[in-house]
Amino acid sequence: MVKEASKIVITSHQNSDVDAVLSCFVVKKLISKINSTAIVSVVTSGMNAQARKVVESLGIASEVRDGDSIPEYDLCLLVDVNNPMHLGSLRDNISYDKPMIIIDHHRPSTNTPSKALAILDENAVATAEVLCDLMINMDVRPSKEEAQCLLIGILSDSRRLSMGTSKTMRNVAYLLSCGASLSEAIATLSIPMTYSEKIARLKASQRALIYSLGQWIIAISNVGSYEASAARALVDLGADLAAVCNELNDEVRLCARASEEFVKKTGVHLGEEMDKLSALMSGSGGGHAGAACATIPKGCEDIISGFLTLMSNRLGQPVKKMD
Ligand SMILES: [Mn+2]
Repeated sequence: MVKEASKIVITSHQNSDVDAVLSCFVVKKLISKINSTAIVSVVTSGMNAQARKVVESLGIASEVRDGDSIPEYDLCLLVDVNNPMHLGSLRDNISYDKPMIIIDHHRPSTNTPSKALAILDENAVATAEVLCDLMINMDVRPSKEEAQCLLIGILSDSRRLSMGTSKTMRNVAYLLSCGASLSEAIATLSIPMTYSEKIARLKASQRALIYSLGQWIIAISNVGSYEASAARALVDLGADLAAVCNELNDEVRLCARASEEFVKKTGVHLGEEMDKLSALMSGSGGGHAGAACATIPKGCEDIISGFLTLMSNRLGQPVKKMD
């Protein structure tokens, strides 16, 4: 099909994620190896912020574009999508009478075009993994750049390999042998912190007071911005529970974060605790089990001592300040 086409369009789901966009890019490269004279364009109806950042940092932003229309074509490839309803504004630009190839890892839907050639593996963690399998089967070795794109796609959709099969791991090893770099892939996926966020996190750790609550370590601190990120940083440093306050004009925002172990073993739900604290101090608050905030019209000291008392009562143990 690729050899017979002269104008080829590659597209993906709207709000395209990292796996979608990088897979489109590698499909484009693969097509150029099979049919070097075809005109190939990648168009999606908009990519998400992380995908945009990733294509910019890989220097391939000019190869994939956002658009509301698709150029004239004689072969269309749907990548990381099999339901045309998910194509956003491009949906009406697709002709179902023309040849179509689907390369995807999502469950087929009733809208999946039945006439299309579907290369679809629901057990793959990412479309990048389907592509890796496809290239191995075609005996086409990915270039270093293609291997890097496929690795980033796999890491992104598998939440950095927190899921996958033995084949996923073999594919990762294969991509590394083709020149991909795991550390660079992880770095590409991390959104860089702003200068002020870095400062807030470092100041929070510099100013932190440490308490014990039974077996648990609590870190308390204050910053002038990024209190949520600062609380996360204290947990990343080793605190089981961290609360960081930020004194705004007439109120304080307190953000707490807890380690997974703390949430699991104590059963504490920080969202509920922040809700309780707010109710006691005429503020408002809430959130998730391991991440919650409250905005309260009182001073930092009162709020922190209220928070520690609440935790002490909840776990039935005294809070002790550590030197
Ligand atoms: Mn995907």
